[in-house]
Amino acid sequence: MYIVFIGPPGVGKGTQSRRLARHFAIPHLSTGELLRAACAPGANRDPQVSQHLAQGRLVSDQVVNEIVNRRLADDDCSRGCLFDGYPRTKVQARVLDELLAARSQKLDLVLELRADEDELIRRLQQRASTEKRTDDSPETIRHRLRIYREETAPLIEFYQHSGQLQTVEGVGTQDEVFDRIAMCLPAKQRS
Ligand code: B4P
Repeated sequence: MYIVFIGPPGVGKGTQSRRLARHFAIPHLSTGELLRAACAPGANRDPQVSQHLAQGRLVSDQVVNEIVNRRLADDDCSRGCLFDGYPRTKVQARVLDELLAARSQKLDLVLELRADEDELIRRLQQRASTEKRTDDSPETIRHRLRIYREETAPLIEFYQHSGQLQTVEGVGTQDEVFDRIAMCLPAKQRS
């Protein structure tokens, strides 16, 4: 299965997509994590990437697509993987289709997670107090939400047209949200 998770910052993409990846025993491919790893001490750092992350801006399509292309070439992705936070722009969505087609694969499912902005801000501020992520400051959170509305939300329509989209309410306990996600899966793959 190749599955995309789409949703605003703080909606629970990371939380739920890790869990779904375990359910299917497929790799969890988070571009946010890959980019943070690329900026960690000791990595071959690109100063522009670190700056974009800290400011809550999208990293360039070229850099992100290249990272995904490299990761998809690994053997463990040959039977499927879960894309968390990728694609985030229409260019990335088109490139993902091409990368999969080049491997004779295609997307099986796009899951959109939804929650209202007050809830998103509350979660991210709570995370800021425990995880110390540089992009969870109030100003950066507002900026990331705006970028989501402008750049990423249009993808929802894009995937609606392709018939691959399922929308899930992201509010409730993590178990409740996961149960809703499971209901979007083909019946034989739910348990
Ligand atoms: P990401 O790492 O994807 O960060 P995110 O959007 O905040 O989502 P995350 O997965 O961390 O949070 P989640 O909603 O799970 O991206 C970070 C940055 O990387 C971007 O701003 C951008 O700069 C760059 N980037 C990444 N991908 C890119 C791309 N494709 N192109 C360009 N740039 C890219 O969870 C948030 C919090 O909510 C957690 O603390 C969690 O515990 C909590 N939570 C989860 N479920 C909950 C629930 N049901 N109830 C209450 N709290 C819950």
